[in-house]
Amino acid sequence: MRPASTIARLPELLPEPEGEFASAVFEGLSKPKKTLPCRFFYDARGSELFEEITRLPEYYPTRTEAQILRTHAGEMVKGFDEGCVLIEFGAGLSTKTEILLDRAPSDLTYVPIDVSESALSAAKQRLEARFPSIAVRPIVGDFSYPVEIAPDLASRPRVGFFPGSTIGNLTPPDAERLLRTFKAALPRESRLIIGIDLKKDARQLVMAYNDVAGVTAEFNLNLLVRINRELGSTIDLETFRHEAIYEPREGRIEMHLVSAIAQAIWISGRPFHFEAGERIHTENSYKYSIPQFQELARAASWAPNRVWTDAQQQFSVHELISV
Ligand code: AVJ
Repeated sequence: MRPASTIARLPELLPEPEGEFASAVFEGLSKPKKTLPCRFFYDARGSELFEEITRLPEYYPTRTEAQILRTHAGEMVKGFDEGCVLIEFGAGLSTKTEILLDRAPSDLTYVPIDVSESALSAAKQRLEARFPSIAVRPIVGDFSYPVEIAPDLASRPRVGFFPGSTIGNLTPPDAERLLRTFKAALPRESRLIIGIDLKKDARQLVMAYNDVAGVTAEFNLNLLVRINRELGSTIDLETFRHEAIYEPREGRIEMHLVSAIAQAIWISGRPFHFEAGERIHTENSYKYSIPQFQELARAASWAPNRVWTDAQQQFSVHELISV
């Protein structure tokens, strides 16, 4: 069940209820500039492909962020007060969290939030075995809605954790809205530790989203595989190619699926027409400079505090304080 909320939905990050895939595909492909929301990448195969992406030589963000966390975890957890609650938004398998938990105070309570119940229960088992003194109290749900913390934890100090530069999928106004939504779980004086990918040489960015092995291409094309399987279509995958470009004005990587030929694809009995070279925009991945992200944080009523980066300034981990 989705909680009733007056806060605007953040469609880019939301998981889909039954039938939402079909309506999103219809809606996105009916626009003059065709789009498909990037949240649909992550079916079973898509999640597997994303895991593979994180291990690619060209895809620096995951390993760089993990390296920053490993190097600075000791300093990061100095901001964790006694008895604090660590809340992770979209925790998945909590892989990166282990780096922090390794150094965290032993009386910490960890609250991972994720839509995947199976990921949460696997993580709970693994973490409780490895950190017997840490209580793991998962919340199954969608972190883009305001999260309410259990009453028995309400008086404890809180730290939020949002690694992975996931917020980069959102336009800056939506990113600002999400940072505000986090305040439901992180009242005044709470901290938020958030991973942000940094602006860099465009060629390096494009390579990270257009790897030689073709894994990102398969990840992108998997959207069409899903349409074929789930909506009974017969799209010829050979007629579409993956494209990743850096749009310097927007400061973002864009992924597209480009139709090589003029064609109609049929989805549930409805044709969608493509001209040769016409594109479906499937993902944005915004890149920030450190001051640029800090400005966004301020606009959402967060005070930028410490920042950690790697030696090459490829990726950043920010500590924000709720004001
Ligand atoms: C999971 C949103 C951080 O934007 O880098 C990776 C997704 N897309 N390769 C990113 C992604 C293509 C990734 N995030």
